[in-house]
Amino acid sequence: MNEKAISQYLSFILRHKPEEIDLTLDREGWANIEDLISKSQPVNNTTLDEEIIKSIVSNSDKKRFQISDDGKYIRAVQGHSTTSVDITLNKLVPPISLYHGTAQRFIDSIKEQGLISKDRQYVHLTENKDTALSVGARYGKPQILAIHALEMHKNGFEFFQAENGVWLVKHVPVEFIAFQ
Ligand code: HQG
Repeated sequence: MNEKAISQYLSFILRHKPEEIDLTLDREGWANIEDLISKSQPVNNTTLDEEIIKSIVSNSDKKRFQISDDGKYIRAVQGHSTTSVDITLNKLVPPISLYHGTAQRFIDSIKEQGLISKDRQYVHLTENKDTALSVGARYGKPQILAIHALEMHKNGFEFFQAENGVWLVKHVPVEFIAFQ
């Protein structure tokens, strides 16, 4: 079984394009698992079933997905672009610094605009520099940016934390970014 490909497929459906398979997500991002299974395409010839889905959820390195307490629903805990979902998030005071991994080729633009969420609902930040490095490397030569998160919070910016610990904010103005 190709767990990575199935995990990417689930991310695509549950974060971005549920309509691709005519799946309905509720406002909190939950999809009925039976419904998801019956509507999903096979991934690399693997037909999804409950066992596969639950194994991917528990093996996900970044804890990307969550199963409801009654076992009937699944959702992605962050990363959404679909506007049909608006997850109720914990509003929290952030640590002094958080990190964002990006590619060096985006730096000039980030110096002009700050960090923007582009297609996603939020800018994603992490407490972990290694995570930031691997996230940045997805788009080219990586660069880690340190964000003065607590300072932003003191200036009225709201910070949220997803179930898997990823920090979310709508925008990071350039004056709160240390380019190092
Ligand atoms: C960049 C992964 C130019 C930004 C990770 C990033 C994360 C700008 C890219 C989650 C910019 C957007 C999200 C500006 C931001 N000009 N480029 N003004 N502002 N950017 O994929 O943060 O593995 O939407 O630096 O762990 O890379 O999928 O966001 O390079 O939590 O579970 O625009 O995805 O999680 O890219 O990644 P993305 P991201 P998963």
